[in-house]
Amino acid sequence: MKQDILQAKFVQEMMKTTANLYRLGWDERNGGNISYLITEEQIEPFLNVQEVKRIVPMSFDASPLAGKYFIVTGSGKYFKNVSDDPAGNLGIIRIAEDGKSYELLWGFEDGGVATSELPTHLMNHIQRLQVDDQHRVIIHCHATHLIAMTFTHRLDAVALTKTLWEMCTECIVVFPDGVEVIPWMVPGTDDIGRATAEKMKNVRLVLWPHHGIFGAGTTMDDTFGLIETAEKAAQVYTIVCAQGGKKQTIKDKELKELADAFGVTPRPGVLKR
Ligand code: 2HA
Ligand code: ZN
Repeated sequence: MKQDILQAKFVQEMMKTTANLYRLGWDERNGGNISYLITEEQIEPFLNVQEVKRIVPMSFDASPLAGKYFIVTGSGKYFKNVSDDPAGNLGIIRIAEDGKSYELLWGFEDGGVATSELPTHLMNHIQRLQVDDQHRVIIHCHATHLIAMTFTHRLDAVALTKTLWEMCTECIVVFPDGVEVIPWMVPGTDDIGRATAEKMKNVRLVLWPHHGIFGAGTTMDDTFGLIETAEKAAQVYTIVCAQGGKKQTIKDKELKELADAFGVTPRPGVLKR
């Protein structure tokens, strides 16, 4: 007898995270998407992995992920609704051996498919796994103040990183690798996936101007916390600008002291020596 999959930790994490993102106002309507790499051992108590419900073709080559399992949010689905109807809004997929399709094992019960941003998600997973074998989670959301900042701040990775580090003391500790940014591009395409994944080589946060953010991490908490911390810094930045701008800030020397105290290596080229 298989156990009830709605009790699986990875399903519960997806339900809670989508609900939190919705409640924070970062995933209006069908905004945002999550993919979470899980193992066959995690799934087996709940599902027969031989039972494929549907096969869905993909437009790009995901063969480095062949045989890997992900729980993902669905295309056009609302984060608001996930916890009321997980089986309609979430799916468990396995990347096919040739990397050109995925097999649906559970979920998307009304005939739905994986998120429209699947190219970016899978390309990011491929990239992050190359640099971190503990990597598991990609979250995309429409974090309000980070989006706002892409209208008023220079769209330069070093300048954005510096501004965010200055806004809250914990930032340099949480994302010493900083943030990256791509040019504005049409979402849902293989091209934006490639551009984002290229940036994910060195960082875990990539801004999409006038759209949102992609975060990568080893656990759901780690990834959510990363986005939350950057968004908080962007919110403080927004308030600082509204109050008339900085009169003082954390100095480069102090940011270096912080990094030393917490044993992290700040991205080179941001702090003056
Ligand atoms: O799926 O957020 O970027 C809705 C989106 C697309
Ligand atoms: Zn989006």
